[in-house]
Amino acid sequence: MGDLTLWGVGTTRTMRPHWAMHELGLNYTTMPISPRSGETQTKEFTALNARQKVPLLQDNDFVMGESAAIVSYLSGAYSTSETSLIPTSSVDYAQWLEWCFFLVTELDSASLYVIRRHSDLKHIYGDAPEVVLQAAAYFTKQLLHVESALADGRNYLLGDFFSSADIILTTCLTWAIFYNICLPRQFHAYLRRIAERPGYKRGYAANFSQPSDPSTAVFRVGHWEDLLALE
Ligand SMILES: N[C@@H](CCC(=O)N[C@@H](CS)C(=O)NCC(=O)O)C(=O)O
Repeated sequence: MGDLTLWGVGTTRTMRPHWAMHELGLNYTTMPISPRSGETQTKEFTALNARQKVPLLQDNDFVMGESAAIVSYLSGAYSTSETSLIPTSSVDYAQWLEWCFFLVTELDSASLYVIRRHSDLKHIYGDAPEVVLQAAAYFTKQLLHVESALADGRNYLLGDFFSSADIILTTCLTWAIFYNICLPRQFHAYLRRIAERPGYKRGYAANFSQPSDPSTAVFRVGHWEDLLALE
């Protein structure tokens, strides 16, 4: 086992690798730095990551960023056949890959992060209410693809196999709830099922119990569970 250090806490993106660490039962050190706190701009962190972003993983001398890639790396390097977050058969693997790319590009980058940039972070990226509305509509439209996949009653995106694609999807759904995007009911059952996973609970505690940016602290599980309970 490598000497694993994970930089970053308190956001949906940092939640992904914390959660994966716990699904995989790995020991690691957390460097609890937060975005927009100045901590991603230090000389020490910039030397590791010129992007000045979290999460960032150090595995001995190996360093990598990008939350979805870190989760895949951890599973590839450290999973057992019981804990793997990546399917092995070539068709399942292709579907997993498709889900990961779809979720990261269409739901995260093209929708939720656009909303974040032009609402909470408008003082940095510009105020653009129409863009925010359109990005939310785009998220809802793209989510139809996920909705139709889950419509057959499967537990996870790849059937009974819990994969890192479910980690990415869950963090996108909780992020969307925070932005008051209405999720179809079948996602509520999906989220409740996920919240029962010990790895989720431990990852959540590791990611959100540390000091974090107050503007992201509301991505807490209690928040979306309370919202779903209201319906
Ligand atoms: N695509 C990247 C996005 C990483 C990212 O944007 N991280 C934000 C926090 S969620 C960040 O570190 N921002 C740095 C800052 O604003 O100080 C990933 O998924 O890891």
